[in-house]
Amino acid sequence: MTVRSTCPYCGVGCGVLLTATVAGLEVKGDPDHPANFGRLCSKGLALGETVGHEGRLAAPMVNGKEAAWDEALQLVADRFTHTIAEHGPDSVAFYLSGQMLTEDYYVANKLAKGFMGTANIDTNSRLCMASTVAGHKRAFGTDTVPGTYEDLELADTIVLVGSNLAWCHPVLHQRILAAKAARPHLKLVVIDPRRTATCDAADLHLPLAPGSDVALFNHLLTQIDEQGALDAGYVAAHVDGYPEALRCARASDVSLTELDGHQLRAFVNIWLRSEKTVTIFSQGVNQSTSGADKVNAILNCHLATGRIGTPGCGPFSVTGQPNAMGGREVGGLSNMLACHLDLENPAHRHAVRLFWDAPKMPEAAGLKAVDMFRAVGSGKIKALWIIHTNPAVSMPDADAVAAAIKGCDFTVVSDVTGRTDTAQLADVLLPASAWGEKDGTVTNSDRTISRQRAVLPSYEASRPDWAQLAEVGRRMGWHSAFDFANVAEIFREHAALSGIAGGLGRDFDISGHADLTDAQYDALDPFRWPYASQEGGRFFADGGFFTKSGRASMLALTPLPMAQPTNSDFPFRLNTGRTRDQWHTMTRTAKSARLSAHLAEPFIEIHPADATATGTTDASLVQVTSGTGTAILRALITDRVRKGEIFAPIHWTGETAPSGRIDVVIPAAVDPVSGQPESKGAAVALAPYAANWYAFAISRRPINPQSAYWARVRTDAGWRCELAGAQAPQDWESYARDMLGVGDLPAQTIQDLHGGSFRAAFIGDDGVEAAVFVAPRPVSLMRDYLAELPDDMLSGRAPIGRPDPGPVLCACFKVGVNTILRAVEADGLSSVEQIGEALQAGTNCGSCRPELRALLGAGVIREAAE
Ligand SMILES: Nc1nc2c(c(=O)[nH]1)N[C@H]1C(S)=C(S)[C@@H](COP(=O)(O)OP(=O)(O)OC[C@H]3O[C@@H](n4cnc5c(=O)[nH]c(N)nc54)[C@H](O)[C@@H]3O)O[C@H]1N2
Ligand SMILES: Nc1nc2c(c(=O)[nH]1)N[C@H]1C(S)=C(S)[C@@H](COP(=O)(O)OP(=O)(O)OC[C@H]3O[C@@H](n4cnc5c(=O)[nH]c(N)nc54)[C@H](O)[C@@H]3O)O[C@H]1N2
Ligand code: SF4
Ligand SMILES: [Mo]
Repeated sequence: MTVRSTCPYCGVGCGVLLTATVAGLEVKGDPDHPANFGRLCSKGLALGETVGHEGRLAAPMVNGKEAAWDEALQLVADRFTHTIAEHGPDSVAFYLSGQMLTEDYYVANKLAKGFMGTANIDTNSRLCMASTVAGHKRAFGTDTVPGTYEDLELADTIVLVGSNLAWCHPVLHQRILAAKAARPHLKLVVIDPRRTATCDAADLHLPLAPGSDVALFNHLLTQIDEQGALDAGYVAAHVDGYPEALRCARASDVSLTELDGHQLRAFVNIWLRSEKTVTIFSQGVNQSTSGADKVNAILNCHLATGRIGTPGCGPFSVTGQPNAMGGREVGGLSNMLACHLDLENPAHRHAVRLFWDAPKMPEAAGLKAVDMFRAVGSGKIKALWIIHTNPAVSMPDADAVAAAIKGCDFTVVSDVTGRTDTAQLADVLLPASAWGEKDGTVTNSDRTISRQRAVLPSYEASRPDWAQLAEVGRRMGWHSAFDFANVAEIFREHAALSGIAGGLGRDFDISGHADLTDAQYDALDPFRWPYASQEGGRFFADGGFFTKSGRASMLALTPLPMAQPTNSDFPFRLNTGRTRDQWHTMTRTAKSARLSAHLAEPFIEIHPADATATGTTDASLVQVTSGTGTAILRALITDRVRKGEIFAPIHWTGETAPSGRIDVVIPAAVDPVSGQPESKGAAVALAPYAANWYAFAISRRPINPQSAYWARVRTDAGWRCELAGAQAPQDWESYARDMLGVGDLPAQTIQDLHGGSFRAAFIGDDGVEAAVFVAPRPVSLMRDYLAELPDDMLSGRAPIGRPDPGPVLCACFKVGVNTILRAVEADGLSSVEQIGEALQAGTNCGSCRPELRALLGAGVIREAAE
């Protein structure tokens, strides 16, 4: 049977068709889903490879020992009850995630805010969307995304600000590229200090100075005014604050952007040339100490020109997580209530309290993520429940966060695996049913609500997150409030509450679905809110803002410097973000060998001039240090980054590459308005890491390395691992045996004690079981060939006639860089289309097409380790 569901990764919210077969889970794009119309990216396509049971948490664990659900949940209920009784409701806290389903999220918020009486409930959306939420609310009165995905296809100009859409929202990117192919006059502008894969298809790339977006959009506002692009009618009818915003914009200094006059004119000309403009923005905007101001600087320009809410027009915040929007709808953040109601508004609070029949409700906002973990660290918060997120890796100042969790009197973690850096610090671990095993709804970037449906049985004792939360609610004494029989019942309650919110003048109203039967909920098609009586479209074409006056606000904005100045001790600016084929802390995507083959190590992109100045050579290791910590990563020298700036991916963890945990290096500086941390602007020092030995290991068994630097990923045959260290082990063979877990299997070894190199292959019943290659310099080997553990491997080379495919570039068809380069040379291929015809590469999801184009040009992208 084929089941319609939704991809659990990014906020595009692609529909998938799932079929459970004997061979595993088959995943296809849903041709009828309005987000993707059948398309999927490399991550969505590989979903079937990530639902295996390896590493899954099978049963609750209490203090490291397996426990029954009854015991574990009673303990959670008792500890929360006693902590609240002894120290008050604000001594407990919840830390949630934009990946929870709306129904899970709703129950958690009802439990904390309505019944435990604490607003200390925040989410990883604080690290992700909080600045957008704050910006939207300041301008519109509510957190409303005005437009729809169709606007991307109807626009004449699309501006991407701080968004690497090609890698982070690949299906939307593909939709834009298809629209551009059909209507070549559609102009694409990318505003990003880095030249990302998204820039490949852009008509204009503005590599602005980090943090200078407010100065850039203030400049645009002055030009809107000077060049007569103001929509005076719209502003007079619907917008307040224009004169002050313009005055402030005129006073601000555009040279902060470090863009030249030519670049600025080109941008202004494109923006003013056509009415139909969509500005997409994402983490380069949000994750900043002026994040909310950056959002408002963008909204100002759309409000001044009336380019909002009409076809092909509008500011468009693309959400990161699959249910970042849903989390905002249920009031996931510590200053919100369900259905876009405000916790600090007495009328809103009263309405929700009546509806829930809640015994007590907090009257003031609770702690935001950074302050929450500080309160955990100082002992003010004594009981903490973390669900569906991995803060010991993803929060800024991550070592301090890990220490705080470890020191907390009582920490509960709900996760699908017990191996994460956060799960390992928990007192109680609760096994969650995973994507594919559970039911609920998610809301994507354009307000479309879609069902996630179960197609697989829940693994072992695991239970859905909502069921864990509701059971604790009942055990704390609130039987009727948490007596949900299924997710449909939760959905109906949320939909009914949204009708009350609609009555209070809020935008989020799905009350038209408040009476769905269980069967109708099961069959629910994707729909876009608002849905009071019928499906909604765009907002604000004719004003109708959700402020008291019904008018929008433009804000007067002054560009502010980033929180941490670079100086002689910390001369480099560290930017962080995502790679194409991994999802956050890799707990799911790293199960796929295909996805792990794209970029197999944590790395920094560093400009050639900075590499020379710091003595960094390609593929060597560098140490990145800030006031909070140190990381060791592989150097990838490239002029894609500006001089003085480095970029590192966020994905590596204690499980995969402990020295690559980049958030250890990011201090917790936050936007004063939104509380969102500046994840993209640490001031750091760089130095070569003085390794005396480097190694590469491959094995059919799990590899357990011990060295200053290591990074391990899955391969089709098992695992592969890069290592390096300062002090070489006394005895390489016994070191290798321990690390590879090969016991006393017979070995073939080659050792050059004088030159410091060592190679060993351990032979099992079925041929080579594991092997290691050690050298005093970065090891040059045919890694992708060796990862298959061929019989005769100690030479490190493939036999003639068996060329090394190189690191995988096209994940869909598993085509390596070397294979492509050889075909380009031998067959004279000169376009991405010709590569596709010859090798299939790039012909499926299209995410690798920018890199294919780069291979054809001068800038060959190679894996860090090669
Ligand atoms: N493959 C993949 N896709 C994902 C995810 C993933 O983990 N992997 N995660 C999802 C999630 S939760 C999110 S939030 C989204 C994030 O999606 P994006 O926001 O597109 O991703 P990032 O790589 O975090 O950052 C985007 C860009 O911001 C730029 N930037 C840094 N500083 C500035 C600045 O001051 N101004 C401007 N204009 N730009 C700047 C960076 O150079 C970077 O290229 O991706 C989602 N999609
Ligand atoms: N420096 C820096 N730091 C960043 C960012 C950045 O750009 N730079 N980006 C930030 C952003 S935008 C985000 S969104 C965060 C993401 O950071 P996190 O939310 O910490 O990362 P994930 O790996 O998505 O964590 C999800 C966890 O949920 C578990 N899980 C999976 N399915 C289920 C389930 O059904 N139920 C439960 N209970 N658990 C489940 C997974 O195993 C995993 O441990 O990182 C933030 N941190
Ligand atoms: S673009 Fe890719 S990761 Fe995002 S929802 Fe679609 S298939 Fe999933
Ligand atoms: Mo995110």
